[in-house]
Amino acid sequence: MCGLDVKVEDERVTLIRGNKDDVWTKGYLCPKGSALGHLHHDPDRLTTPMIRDGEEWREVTWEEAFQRCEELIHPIVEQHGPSALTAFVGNPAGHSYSLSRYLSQMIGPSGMPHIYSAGTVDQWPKNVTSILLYGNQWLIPAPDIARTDYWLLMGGNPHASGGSLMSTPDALGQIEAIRARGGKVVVVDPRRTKTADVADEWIGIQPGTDAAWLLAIINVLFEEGHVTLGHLEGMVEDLDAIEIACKDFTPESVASLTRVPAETTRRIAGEIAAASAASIYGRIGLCNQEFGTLASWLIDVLGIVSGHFDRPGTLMFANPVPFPLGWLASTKVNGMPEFGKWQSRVRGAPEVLGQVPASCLAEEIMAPGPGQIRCLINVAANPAISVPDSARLEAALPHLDAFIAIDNYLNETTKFAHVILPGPSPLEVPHFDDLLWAFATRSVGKWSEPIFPLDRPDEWEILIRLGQILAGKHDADTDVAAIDDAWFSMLCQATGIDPAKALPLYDHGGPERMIDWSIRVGAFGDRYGERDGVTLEDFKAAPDGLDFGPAVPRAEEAVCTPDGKIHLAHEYLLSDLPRLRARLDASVDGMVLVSRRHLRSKNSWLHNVRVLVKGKDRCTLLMHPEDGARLAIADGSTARISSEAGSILAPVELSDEMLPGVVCLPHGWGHDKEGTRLSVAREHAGVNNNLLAPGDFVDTLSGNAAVNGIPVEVVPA
Ligand SMILES: Nc1nc2c(c(=O)[nH]1)N[C@H]1C(S)=C(S)[C@@H](COP(=O)(O)OP(=O)(O)OC[C@H]3O[C@@H](n4cnc5c(=O)[nH]c(N)nc54)[C@H](O)[C@@H]3O)O[C@H]1N2
Ligand SMILES: Nc1nc2c(c(=O)[nH]1)N[C@H]1C(S)=C(S)[C@@H](COP(=O)(O)OP(=O)(O)OC[C@H]3O[C@@H](n4cnc5c(=O)[nH]c(N)nc54)[C@H](O)[C@@H]3O)O[C@H]1N2
Ligand SMILES: [Mo]
Repeated sequence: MCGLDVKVEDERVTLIRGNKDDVWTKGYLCPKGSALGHLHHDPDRLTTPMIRDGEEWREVTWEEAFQRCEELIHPIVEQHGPSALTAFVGNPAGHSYSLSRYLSQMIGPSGMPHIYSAGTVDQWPKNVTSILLYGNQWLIPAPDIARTDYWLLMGGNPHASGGSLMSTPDALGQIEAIRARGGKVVVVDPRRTKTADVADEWIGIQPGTDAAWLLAIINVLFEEGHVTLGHLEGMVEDLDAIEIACKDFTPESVASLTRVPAETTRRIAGEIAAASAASIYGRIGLCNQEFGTLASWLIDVLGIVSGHFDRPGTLMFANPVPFPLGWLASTKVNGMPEFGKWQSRVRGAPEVLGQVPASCLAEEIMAPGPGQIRCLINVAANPAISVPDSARLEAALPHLDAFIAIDNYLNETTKFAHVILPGPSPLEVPHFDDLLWAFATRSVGKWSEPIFPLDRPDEWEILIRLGQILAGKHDADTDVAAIDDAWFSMLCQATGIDPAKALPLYDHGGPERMIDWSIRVGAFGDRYGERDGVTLEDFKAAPDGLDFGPAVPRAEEAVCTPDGKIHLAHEYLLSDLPRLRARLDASVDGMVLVSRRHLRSKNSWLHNVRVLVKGKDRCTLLMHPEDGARLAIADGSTARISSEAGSILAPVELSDEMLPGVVCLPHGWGHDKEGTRLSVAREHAGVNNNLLAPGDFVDTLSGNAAVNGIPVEVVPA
């Protein structure tokens, strides 16, 4: 989403800078953006499809590659039917218009009963709370930090991540600005991050206990008469149930569990009540934990009951320029979700919003019987590293009869594939960000032309062709344009546009036509001439982007529950409170592990880009000096870290930024595997922290992985 100025000489990118005239980022840029040229020119990046024969990889034509997919997939479909097929969808699908808009065109025709995704190691708890509270799983309110005077930031570290489910340029600059205008920023995290360093206050919290702490704050608001719904009065139900739910959770009763002194909790409650516009925000640290759904839910509840919701400076619903495809669904039309409609075959894990924990995939590949997974389509994911209990998945992948990867690297996951179909580099495709504008509190849109031509199929076409092969058809018979037209027509109909009117306006299909559609049916679009508004042409004429201003209160328009109201206390959510309540009486002891991110990484990849990995080793175990002294572990020495799932070695960095009793490893490392093509990453291999994450350690309500708060033992190695 950052505006880039890309300088190209003789077909090579020589410099990338932040575009000062960009209406959104105004010159701000993180190191990932400035390294896109290096990524593009990385000699290890795949640009030709590859087929594996035993240990050997062979570059082939696209026709041969799809032919091979057919040979591998058709016998499985014939003998076992679609229940033997699945897909794993990874994070970069969210950055790519082509992948995210066309995934359904692979999954739908294939008939695969369900898929796995990085979503259950990420935001699944938030999806659950959003569908229950607002009627759509992707209607997730974002903190309006540009206008807030109080930012309570829990389990997020924008210094590294740039912000997540909160699209903003220069989050640290925003913190400075909040403080400069007399506001306050409080960071709640087991680690005193670099974000905490620029904030006013850091509150060190025991991992996994945020829900209890948030209940205690809400308790104080009720006790002290600070509960106010403001303009949402009449739209919010179940306030009484919330008051009852937080009764047992007082600042005093949660103090030993959370390790937050009662007076701090009371003071923060008072500060939230007194703030004129507070943004309450929780991110990956609140989702990827044992009580992920409760914590994610209570973030919104706290915002709503303190009157800090749907107003400038508080949690707000975005009003994005491109219409989010995910917003088409609503519980008003489809009814409230049922959870646990089916269970996973082996573990019996209940389905939540159509998925079970990503860690289930390993056993679904290994366990024989009807429904055994024999074919995996891996789309922009590296689950051999990113999924909990990754050693089991890594051991399972070679057992697949057909493993097709759409990926740009031969890495820890794709090395097991039978066929790799490479996607384009970001500089070879047009870009109009889509998904992430749904979490921004400004309405902006920007179009970028591709910088280099693409001389091979783009990913949307790959997905369409694979979808037909999975449906048992011959690739040679696939009419990509016809399927694309049908998909486009369906979307037109779903948004009240006559396809017969829209289709003739375009001389070609693909993502660009979809972008135009999403702009035209979006908040500021012309609805194909029904009203005054913008089209893609307007953005093409404005390379620095078009800005339609800050978010406006729109809960009434956005919420799409059956009765249009926000029901704060759904039974499904309340049902998990006794489990949390029981923790208040348990004592906290032993060491726990949390994850962290790095500014110059993106999960498990970008480690093959030299400018992004050079410098000192980043894959270290952070540990408080007191723990180091107690365990006789010196700074710079190697420790053995063991959990129920596995045991690994890592160099130790003693630092008082950790809460004693909590250790921290980054995720996404472990590039020392044989058979990959990652020459730079291999030199900076690090170790995979998901070897320590037990696959069944999940947030009960969402099935989301609890990769934070893992009980571990640490000893000198
Ligand atoms: N322990 C622990 N585990 C975690 C987390 C954690 O905090 N701690 N975080 C979790 C989170 S939030 C996430 S999102 C997941 C991420 O999990 P994944 O999505 O599985 O992992 P990534 O490292 O993002 O893998 C991206 C893959 O996409 C490929 N790729 C990059 N760009 C493109 C492209 O344009 N097209 C295609 N086709 N491929 C591309 C890369 O080569 C790489 O193989 O990890 C999760 N795992
Ligand atoms: N540069 C860069 N940017 C990224 C990524 C990247 O890898 N590199 N990954 C992207 C992805 S996929 C995502 S999902 C986002 C995530 O964005 P963020 O949520 O900002 O992710 P992190 O930087 O991992 O920060 C999570 C914080 O939660 C804390 N934490 C852990 N457990 C708990 C807990 O129980 N309670 C509390 N209160 N805090 C806890 C950790 O110590 C850590 O500081 O970042 C995205 N942006
Ligand atoms: Mo993520």
